[in-house]
Amino acid sequence: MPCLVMGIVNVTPDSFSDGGLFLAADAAIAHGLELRAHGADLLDVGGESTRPGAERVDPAVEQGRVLPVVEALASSGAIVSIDTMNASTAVAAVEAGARIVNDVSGGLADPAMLAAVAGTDAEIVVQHWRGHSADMYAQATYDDIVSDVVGELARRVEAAVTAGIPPERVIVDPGIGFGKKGAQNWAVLHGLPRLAALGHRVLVGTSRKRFLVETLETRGGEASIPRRDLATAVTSVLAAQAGAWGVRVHDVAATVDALDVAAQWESGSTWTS
Ligand code: PMM
Repeated sequence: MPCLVMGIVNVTPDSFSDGGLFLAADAAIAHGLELRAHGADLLDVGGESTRPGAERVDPAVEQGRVLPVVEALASSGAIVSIDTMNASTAVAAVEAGARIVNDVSGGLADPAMLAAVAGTDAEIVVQHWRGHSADMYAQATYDDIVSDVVGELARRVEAAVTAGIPPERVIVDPGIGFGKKGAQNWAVLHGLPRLAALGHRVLVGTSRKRFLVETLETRGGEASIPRRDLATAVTSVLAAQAGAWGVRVHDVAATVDALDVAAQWESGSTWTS
């Protein structure tokens, strides 16, 4: 089963990785189309940064940023997901053509989210989350991190299904970097098969994240964007091998190449002369 690549289209002035470059809708649309040309299977459009310390954005501002981008990319034929914690933005984005609601809070930030998604035919990504970005590391204490993340996600899936979302429309995500520091992220990634055993599709987002920067810096030198993208391509292949259905990345071209190479390696098992 091939792993899907979700390309990131951030429409925020303060995203740590693209610094507001794609704030203008036209630039965001062009960026999304470019990611599609690089082989993205899905495009994830977001208008609120979730980087550590980020402030919340008013839903009206968020919608002003994302809706024109969702509409243009969906009408170009792309499968679009909307990265939002607000039910009103999720519903408006689905009306504008989004097919997946990607809620990093797993329905916890907005109590209206799960019922709102249940009222559409969209799929939902429920991510592991313990609190908003402003204080997300305050909650980074776990007994057994893999069991805790899997158990907490199972309860979010249950909440989604209770709200009326069919289970086959629920995708789970371990929330790399969300309320997790350094080595905790590696523990969660290593435990991915246990998350996949829940029986839902698994999405994994490691792209350019802090824990990769820390790993790259142990060898010295700047953890530049190209180095982070190479590290992301590696973690994305390993996530795919551990059962991920999809990976969420900035540099789609590098990850698509890496997944293609890994797939060729796998195809060696069926070679006959
Ligand atoms: N990470 C970020 C934002 N949205 N959504 C999902 N499902 N999974 C993630 O890991 C995730 C996400 C933060 O990264 P960004 O600011 O670079 O987009």
